[in-house]
Amino acid sequence: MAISDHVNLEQFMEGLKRRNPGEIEFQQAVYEVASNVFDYIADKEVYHDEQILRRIAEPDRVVSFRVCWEDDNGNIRVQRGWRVQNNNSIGPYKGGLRFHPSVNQSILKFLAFEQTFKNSLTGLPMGGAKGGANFNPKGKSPREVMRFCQSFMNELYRHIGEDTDIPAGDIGVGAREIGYLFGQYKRLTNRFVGVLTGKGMEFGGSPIRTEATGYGTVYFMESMLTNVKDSVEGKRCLVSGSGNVAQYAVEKINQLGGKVVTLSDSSGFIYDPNGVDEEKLAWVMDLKNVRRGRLSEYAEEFGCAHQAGRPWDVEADLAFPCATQNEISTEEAKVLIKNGIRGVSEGANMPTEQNGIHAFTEARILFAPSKAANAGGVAVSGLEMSQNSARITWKEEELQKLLLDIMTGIHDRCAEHGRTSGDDYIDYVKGANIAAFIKVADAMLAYGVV
Ligand code: NDP
Ligand code: 2IT
Repeated sequence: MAISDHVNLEQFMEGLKRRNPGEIEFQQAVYEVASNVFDYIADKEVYHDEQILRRIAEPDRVVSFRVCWEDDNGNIRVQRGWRVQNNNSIGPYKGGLRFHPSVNQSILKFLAFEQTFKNSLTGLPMGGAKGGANFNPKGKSPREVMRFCQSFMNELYRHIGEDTDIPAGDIGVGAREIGYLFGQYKRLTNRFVGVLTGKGMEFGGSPIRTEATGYGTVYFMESMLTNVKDSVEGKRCLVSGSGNVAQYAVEKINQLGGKVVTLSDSSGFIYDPNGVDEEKLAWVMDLKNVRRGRLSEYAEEFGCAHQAGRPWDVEADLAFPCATQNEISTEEAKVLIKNGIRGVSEGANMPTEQNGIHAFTEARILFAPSKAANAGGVAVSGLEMSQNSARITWKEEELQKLLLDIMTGIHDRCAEHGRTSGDDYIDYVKGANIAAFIKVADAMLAYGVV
């Protein structure tokens, strides 16, 4: 068959939308990859003939299950849980678990699809998956969270394993939840194995897994700036979110001499022109990780502004969206550009709307897409798996160096495939999509039609 007889991008997307009706986040994530990959494979017949992209965009399996639990008042509550195993061509399924009321199949399919490409970029042997539940941890007692995690694992344990599928944390799933989940897995199976990552240091966790995503996102920004003979030092930075990724992005920005002037949560954002320094960050960690309070308390404590909405109309040099998907609208991207933003590094997964990404790349803003910029977390998860298999724990300095090396490697791989004709601008979106696709696609070609 001649290449011109194969489906084009529009026909491909039409089919995808028909097969996945209403799953707008999944459609958005696939489109972002497909628009670059279709250009790349235009003259590569084998990828068309073997339907590689069509196969990557069809999850290997989607498991959906009921999760019943009893709240503190004795009421029976029913949630829906999922595990989406997208692709295991280059390693066992790997990806986080999200507990948030907004979780649905579309969101988990987009995250599992993205994870497949992100994991490929790390250079480590990990396939892509994601899971979670429409459970809202806000306002729940620790015992309620524990009972929910145990009930969730009562079903999930059948589908995971240290060589099959290795979940970790994401929104609403941190060290506490991973502890409860691992405790239940161990009880059900009587096996102590590396089946989850992000574990506590007492039971097989890895040094710097907690810090890795936030640190990595800032390392990626530093690599992009180094490439244009600049650095994070002295830059005014906007950070959104105030959870795990945001907290360690702030820590690394401070270490590199930048100043963070915003943070956000689901109730709004704070603007602190004096900067979120080390002491204030420790206060935020206690607020969010221990007391589980709201950022408005920061404004009262440190005497600064708190308002509803998102921080993108504050003037700054660099932006680090670290909360959730589609948190930078196209209009907000344009405001950032008008206000002189120089670089954006995505700590959250797919935080920028599709046309917002176009606006950034057209304006020649240094733009690091999430699958590259936030891969540090899953990379250190991969290193946690290696340590668990060998039953040893590596030294922190060793892991710090490995994280930096992996992030620099991802930057260089994206740069290699992201060169644009006509100027020196690097399109990191295109670079990340193509570099990630090649590895997964070539493994799939090797397996034949499976
Ligand atoms: P956390 O649960 O620790 O923190 C999430 C933060 O984002 C909180 O401040 C939360 O506000 C805010 N937030 C979540 N949903 C919304 C929403 N719909 N609207 C406004 N604010 C919201 O999660 P993480 O820091 O782990 O994850 C943040 C992002 O980073 C996600 O996109 C995740 O997929 C991504 N990511 C995480 C990795 C990890 O290792 N943890 C790895 C790679 C990517 P509130 O406090 O009010 O709930
Ligand atoms: O989106 C992500 O990369 C994560 N939530 C981390 C996944 C992992 O397996 O560490």
